[in-house]
Amino acid sequence: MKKVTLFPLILSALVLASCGGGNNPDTSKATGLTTQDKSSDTSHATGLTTPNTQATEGAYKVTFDYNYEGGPASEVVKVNAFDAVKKPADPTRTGYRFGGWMKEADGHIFDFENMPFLEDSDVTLKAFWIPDSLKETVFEAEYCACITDGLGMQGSTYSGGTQGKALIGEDVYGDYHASNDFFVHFLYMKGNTLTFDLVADKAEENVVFAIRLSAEYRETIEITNEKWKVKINDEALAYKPFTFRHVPPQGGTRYPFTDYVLGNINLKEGENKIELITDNDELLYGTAASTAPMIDCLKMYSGNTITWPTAKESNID
Ligand SMILES: [Ca+2]
Repeated sequence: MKKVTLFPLILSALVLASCGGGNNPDTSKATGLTTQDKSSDTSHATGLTTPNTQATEGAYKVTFDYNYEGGPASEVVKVNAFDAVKKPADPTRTGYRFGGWMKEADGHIFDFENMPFLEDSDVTLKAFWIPDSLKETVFEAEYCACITDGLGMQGSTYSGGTQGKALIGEDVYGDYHASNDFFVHFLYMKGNTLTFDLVADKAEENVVFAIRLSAEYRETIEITNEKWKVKINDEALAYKPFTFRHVPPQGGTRYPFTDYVLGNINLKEGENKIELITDNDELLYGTAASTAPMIDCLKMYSGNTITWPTAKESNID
């Protein structure tokens, strides 16, 4: 049923998505892609917290899976909850570049620098491999024309409504780690939709699709493919649910943006529409009546060339 095929290989290995409703299962094999880095754990994320020294004998296992046939054996370290996980040396693989350590459960790229903590459970981190033949293209959410077209999109904050350019936040202090220094938030009204009208120079299957997200207002925020929809040419992507944990309260420390590999998608030649849709009435906080992540950018790893003719760079003027 979906055209959006998740890419088994990569995904599964990556743990991406296939969950749900009928999409594709995960297979596993790693061809590779991975995303960049961040992930994970959303765990203790208080942002720029200084990591503790890594424990050598902790209660929880972190398994580093190199994620390809013929690769090195997995390595296991043990840490205690909220001890920092030490980043191993980046592995290498012929024909691929390393995109980070991706959390198996949800496609989140583990951020060893800013959110290096485990939750209170074992975790498997898989190497995210990007074939050398695929290039990364980034599409900044703040350039979506729909934010400022007409009178501007209406959104909501914890203390009321907002509109148009006010939905675009600036990473003034750099502690959000936002791509291009800007991001979009306040999409906390059911129906709020960010639309990216992309153009591919040729059709391509299994384009690796990642998105860079953060969260605000509530300490624990779970995002599922039911409450926050990602549609590719009108087909919803069955990505695995993920949870932001330990999000600082309003006015507190920033929760850094990190990358999530949502799956593999198929693009057709010509126009392709990507929509990110807030589709719930789950109270986030205060007057923010729907739950959604903050959105920094989309990332695609493809062999074709993808452009975005309607990107509205004047949104951040
Ligand atoms: Ca951005």
